[in-house]
Amino acid sequence: MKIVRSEDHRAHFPEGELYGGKFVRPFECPERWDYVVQSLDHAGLTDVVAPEPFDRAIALAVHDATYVDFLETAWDEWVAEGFEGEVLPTVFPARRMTARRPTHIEGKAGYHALALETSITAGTWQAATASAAIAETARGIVSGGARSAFALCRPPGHHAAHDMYGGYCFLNNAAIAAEGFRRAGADKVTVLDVDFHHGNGTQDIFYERGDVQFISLHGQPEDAFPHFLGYADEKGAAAGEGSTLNYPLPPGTDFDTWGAALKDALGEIATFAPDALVVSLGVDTFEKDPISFFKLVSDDFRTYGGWIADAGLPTLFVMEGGYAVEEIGINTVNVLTGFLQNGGG
Ligand code: Q9C
Ligand code: ZN
Repeated sequence: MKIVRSEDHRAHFPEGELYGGKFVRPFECPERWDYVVQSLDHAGLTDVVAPEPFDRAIALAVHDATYVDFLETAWDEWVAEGFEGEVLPTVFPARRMTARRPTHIEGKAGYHALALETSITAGTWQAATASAAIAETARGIVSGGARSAFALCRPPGHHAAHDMYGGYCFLNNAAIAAEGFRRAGADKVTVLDVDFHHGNGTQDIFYERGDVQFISLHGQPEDAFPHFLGYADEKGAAAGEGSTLNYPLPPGTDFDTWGAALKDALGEIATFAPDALVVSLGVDTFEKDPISFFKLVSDDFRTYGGWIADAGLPTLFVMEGGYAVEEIGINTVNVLTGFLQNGGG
């Protein structure tokens, strides 16, 4: 399995994350990547490929041009305003306010933000575009005939919608890959999102499309970020009616329950019969994850990696979340080795 990765992720290292009313060191930090690389190397997953350069068309495949422009210039506009901290808006288009987009950077940031834990910094654009290029390059490897590839994306992507960032995400790497598969000739693609958090951005991007199935297993929105999407009654609309499927699960969910939901999801994927599978691979379902509430243990990751291989599809794994930093590597690699051991070449 080819591993696509780049050091460019290091350009994004916000100083602070607003958590519980305090600024803390961000959970989404560069060491996450280091731990994954260390575990990949240890497991002999060393077939490393550098990403092709980022091209704006990669982002525009699933994001609005005004949003992409905003991401590229937000830091410079913020600094030009004389602001000394990281880009963090303070006001939002909440209920009964206008949906018109302001020109002032504070207004634009509030317009495009869906959550406040995520800072834009000097290196965010560089890292986010490199992350998108990694997903697109890895997708190309699978479109070219490989059974599987791993896109070691950082920052993650699944919370980013057409025109919104948040939840540590800026460009939706998994959505970019799914759309890339379509444009490379796949008739149908499934995005299976196993990150602890609901993939609201990916759902939003494909909600009215029947050619991309979106399935997510996640902490139920009553109790878990992003709170405002991910209910079981969200099933898609228009041409996408029935092609979104959510499995919201309660606090304390262990592998018996989570694995049963995944088996059900795999049955739905078999019925949909896609030409390619994108796995939004977050390992924050782990029992020791500091911001999540599922109870998977490290061996469970290997088990379900094998089940994903049994689907028999060209499969692209895209790194999403996971914040128990010391175990993020082993848990990620367990999914990949479980996949490979079950014939996922
Ligand atoms: N009390 C990803 O895993 N904050 N993003 C949660 C919990 C935001 C997670 C606060 C979590 C975002 C890609
Ligand atoms: Zn997550």
